[in-house]
Amino acid sequence: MLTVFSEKHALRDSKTELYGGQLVPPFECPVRAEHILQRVRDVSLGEIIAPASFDIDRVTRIHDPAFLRFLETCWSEWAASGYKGEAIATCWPARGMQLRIPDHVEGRLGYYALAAETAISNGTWEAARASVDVALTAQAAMGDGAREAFALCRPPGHHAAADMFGGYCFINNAAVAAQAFIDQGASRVSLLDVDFHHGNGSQAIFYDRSDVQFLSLHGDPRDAFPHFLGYADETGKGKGEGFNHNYPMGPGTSFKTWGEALADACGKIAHYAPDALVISLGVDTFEHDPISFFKLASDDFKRYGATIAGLNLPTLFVMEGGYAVEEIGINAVNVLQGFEGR
Ligand code: SP5
Ligand code: ZN
Repeated sequence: MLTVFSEKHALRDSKTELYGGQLVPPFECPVRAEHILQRVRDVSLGEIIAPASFDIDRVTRIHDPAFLRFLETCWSEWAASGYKGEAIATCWPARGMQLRIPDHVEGRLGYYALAAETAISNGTWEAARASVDVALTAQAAMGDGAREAFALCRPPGHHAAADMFGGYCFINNAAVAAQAFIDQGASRVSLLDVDFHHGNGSQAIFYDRSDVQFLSLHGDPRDAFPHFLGYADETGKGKGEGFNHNYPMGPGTSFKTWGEALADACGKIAHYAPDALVISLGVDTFEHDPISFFKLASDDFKRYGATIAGLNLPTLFVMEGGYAVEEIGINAVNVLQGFEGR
């Protein structure tokens, strides 16, 4: 399987994450991508290529241009305003307040942030742009005939909505890639999100559309981030009614229960009969993930990769979360090897 990887991921290297009331080193850190790349090499998964550069038009198919300009300029404005730390939102347009976009960077941060854990720092925009180029390059390889590809994206993307960042995500790589399949003639695309966290951004982006089916297996929002989306009764709206499927699961969920949800989701994908399948591949479902509560073992990742292969669809894997950094390479690549029947 082809892997696309950009060294520029390392430009996303913020020093702080707001966690448990403290500023800690971020769980979403550069060594994650290095470990995955090393494992891709160790098992000889296949060719590894650098991304091409795509026009921003590909990204504005999904994201609000003013939001992207904010991401691009936030750090320099923040630094110019004299703050000593990284750019972290501290105020929001909460219930009953205005949705007018403020001028000051602190106000715009609150407007565009969906959570406060994710700090914007020098290099964040450049890394996010490179990450979406990785996804688009892998997608383009499939347009050129590849049956599957692995976009080793970092930073991740599935929490990013049309005009919101957070949950370690800035640009929704999987959504931009799914849109590229549609723009190149696909009638239907399925986006299956197996990250531990609900893909709130992807869901919101495609919620009123029938050409992209969204399915997500995740920690129940009553107990898990992002807490305010991901319930089973969110089924889509308008033309999108019936094309959104959530599988929230509680603390301690085993591979048996998780695998049953995956089998149900795969049944819905098969029935939808898409032209392409995009997998939001987070491996924070791992039993030893430091911020998550599912109980998948390393071998389980191989088993579910094989289940996904059973759909027999052109499949693009897009890297999302996973924070047990020592095992992240084994777990992520196990999915790809299981898919390949290795
Ligand atoms: C892409 C991705 O996986 N993003 C995840 C973002 C999660 N950020 C909030 C984490 C809050 C963790 N609280 C966990 C409590 C564990 N004791
Ligand atoms: Zn996650």
